[in-house]
Amino acid sequence: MSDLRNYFVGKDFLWGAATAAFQVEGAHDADGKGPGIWDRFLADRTDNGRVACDHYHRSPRDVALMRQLNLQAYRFSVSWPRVMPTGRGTVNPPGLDFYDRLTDQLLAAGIQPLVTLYHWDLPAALQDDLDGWAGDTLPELFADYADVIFDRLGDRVSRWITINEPWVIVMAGYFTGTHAPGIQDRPLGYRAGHNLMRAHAYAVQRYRAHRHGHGQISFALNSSYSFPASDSPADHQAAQRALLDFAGWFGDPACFGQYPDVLRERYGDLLPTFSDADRDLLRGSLDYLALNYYTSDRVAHAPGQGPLDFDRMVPDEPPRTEMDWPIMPEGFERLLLWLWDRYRLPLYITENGAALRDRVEPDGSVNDAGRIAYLRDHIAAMARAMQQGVDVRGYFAWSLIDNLEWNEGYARRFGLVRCDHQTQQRTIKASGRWYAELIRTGLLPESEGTCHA
Ligand code: GCO
Repeated sequence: MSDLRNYFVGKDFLWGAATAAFQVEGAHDADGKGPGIWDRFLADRTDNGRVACDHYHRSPRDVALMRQLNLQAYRFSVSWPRVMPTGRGTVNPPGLDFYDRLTDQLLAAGIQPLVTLYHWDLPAALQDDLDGWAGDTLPELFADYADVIFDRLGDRVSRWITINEPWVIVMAGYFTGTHAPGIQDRPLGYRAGHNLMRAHAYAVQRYRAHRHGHGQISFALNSSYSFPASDSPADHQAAQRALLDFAGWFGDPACFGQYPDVLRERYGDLLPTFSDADRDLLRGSLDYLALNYYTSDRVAHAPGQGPLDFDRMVPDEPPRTEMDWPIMPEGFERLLLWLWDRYRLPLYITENGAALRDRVEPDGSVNDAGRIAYLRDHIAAMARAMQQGVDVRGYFAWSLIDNLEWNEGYARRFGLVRCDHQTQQRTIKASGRWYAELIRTGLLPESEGTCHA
């Protein structure tokens, strides 16, 4: 049993859980919502976002569940096409009202909202008419949309995320094409990534100029930690290049106003250049750093393997989650130290969790010991990083509830709460009860389980 309060002394540490609009809300065309690129991407699939967890209609009950979990904070995202059906111009009042009510419901329950402005559900009209994120006009439109949200929620929300995981948007949306908008075009991907960072910068500028803009704002960085494949100096250097290629690709522009030198040198013209004005806006654009962490890798020096001469390997030994991601809490500790060393920003862990094959017992309960072990080991790793000086201010489990895992559908369950997607029945899992107890006591209990899928 560790007493986490020892590490968190003097901190206003927040324990929370996270979701994203498209993954939980459903109500895909309710009350004037416009189509998003994900509505379209999954239109022909059985697992789509039309109903999801029906959170749009059930938010009061879901907030009651959050109370049962003792959550101190809840991270949700706003659906841009719900608020602005074509992405620009006209605002859809009922859509905006939903987030207003949700914010009030949370505050009434003593739960702090942390709001993500963009968690991947781009209004389809912006993709069709303006080339989506590859189009250079999107950043300004995003800032206009952000302003609408700051106007409406800014008096009650003080923690913000602009863009969730630009890395995934580019990799999956533009390199492999497995996510919306389903494009496979590397140069376009680098341009989209560039515009995502410009959009972040413009939204931050609007926030700081806003009458409500006295809270904290970040984008959400995702990264694995790269362990060197061997003790050789070449592998160590390759692992550093891999970290700069992952965390540094977006972390550096948001902090320093430019891409890491090694990316600039090796990628050349593939990486667009920030104008002086954009660079000035980007530099110092983070009040804190939001980090989403799930897994890590090993990296070997591999001359000729891509512009950065490294080979990223998924280690075989650790057990894996249902996403096939190796469970590597030690990578979490190392990544936190790396980010602290490079950026010196307070951190919020805005996602961390595991998709596991949950078994429902005859009495309806879910004894997800594997998820408890995953959470425990990662929270312990975070506490070790904090002991070494990293300033972590909060931790949000992914996810509050089993939801739509994008192109992987509903089979990948990350929730602290089970959702039966046929009946919409919610059941708090053993991990949810465990987490509630951790929040209540500040103690990190040992768990009997091991981290297996
Ligand atoms: C992401 C997204 C989440 C996912 C979660 C599990 O990190 O990919 O932010 O929406 O559901 O990470 O993959």
